[in-house]
Amino acid sequence: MFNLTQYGFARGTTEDMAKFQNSADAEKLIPGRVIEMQRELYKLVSEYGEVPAKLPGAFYHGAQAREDFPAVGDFVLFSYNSTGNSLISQVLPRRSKFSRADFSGHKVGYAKNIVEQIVASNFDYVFILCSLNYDFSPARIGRYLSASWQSGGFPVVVLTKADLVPDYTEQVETVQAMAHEIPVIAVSSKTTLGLMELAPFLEPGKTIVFLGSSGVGKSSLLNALAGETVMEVKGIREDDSKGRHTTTHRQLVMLNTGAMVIDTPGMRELGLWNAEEGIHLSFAGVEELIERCRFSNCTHQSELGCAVQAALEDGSLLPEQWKRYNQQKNEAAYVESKSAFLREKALRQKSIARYNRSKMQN
Ligand SMILES: Nc1nc2c(ncn2[C@@H]2O[C@H](COP(=O)(O)OP(=O)(O)OP(=O)(O)O)[C@@H](O)[C@H]2O)c(=O)[nH]1
Ligand SMILES: [Mg+2]
Ligand SMILES: [Zn+2]
Repeated sequence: MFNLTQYGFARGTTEDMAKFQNSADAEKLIPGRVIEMQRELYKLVSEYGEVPAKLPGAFYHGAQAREDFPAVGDFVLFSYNSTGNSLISQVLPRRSKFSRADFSGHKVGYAKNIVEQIVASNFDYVFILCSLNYDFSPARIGRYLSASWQSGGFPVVVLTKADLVPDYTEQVETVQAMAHEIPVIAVSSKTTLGLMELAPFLEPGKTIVFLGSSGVGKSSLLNALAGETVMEVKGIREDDSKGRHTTTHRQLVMLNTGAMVIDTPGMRELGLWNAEEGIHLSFAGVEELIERCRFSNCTHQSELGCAVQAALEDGSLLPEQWKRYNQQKNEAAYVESKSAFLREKALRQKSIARYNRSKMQN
């Protein structure tokens, strides 16, 4: 018997249930999960197996923002059609999401004012992939960590292609110093080295999203974990990652362990979305330090009573950590200045208020 909970569907969540029951034709609508998306065509998994689905025209004509469109990982309600495309009627609330800000200005698809593009949703873990052999960039890992913290998923740093470097202790230590609480695991998809260490995250019903630049080996890792070729990988090794992306669309794959992986195309640049919050979590220590500076307008250069300078001197704050914090701060400020950020925040406050009200009633 098919059960969507195997795909991570948590029917117990009150919000999902409320939405489901309030919808006018609830009995005709069934839940499914988006496992693939190619242009306007979706593939859902449901009690009818894998079904092709589309969005009703109203979606495109309405004032929907890009974030309202279904993304891979979404749980949706749809009306089943055995002879053609089923119709997606609504996206259920996302318990986690990874999105990127899209400032390109040109219209993607049909939605105007595209500001937030959902990359993946409803995942439990974020695997941040970075290759050990070249292009190893702690700054980039830091940016991914920030984005992960505010996505609602738990980050795990996976350093790939360990078979190509004789010694990677230094890289592991560098990343570990940035984020003490986070697992940092070196692997090789070629020799299977380190793959066992990923096992604790491959639990039944859990969803993992793979993030990382093109060529770091996301699809290779997925194939290695699946034990077969489920995703195409670059045939010939290119000496830089500037080439075309091998993976061109997002896909959710069920592993034998019962865990699911969302593979994504490598993204050239990561537009941090609503990253301010992420920075605060990931670099909470730095933020706390700043609050302890004697002067509220401290520039942390040479002021008396500067907690940052003191921490840098006694070694409790690493210079790299401080540098990265500032780099990210600048990027975040850029993202934050977009009006969409405020809209997102207002929405969240509304849902917090709603949650508080419902708690008071009980
Ligand atoms: N030696 C070695 N090569 C690897 C390993 N993992 C991946 N590669 C190679 O790295 C190249 C890129 O791998 P992909 O898995 O396609 O990378 P990707 O991250 O999915 O790339 P995009 O789909 O473009 O985002 C391929 O040539 C792989 O064979 C590894 O563990 N060891
Ligand atoms: Mg790929
Ligand atoms: Zn200071």
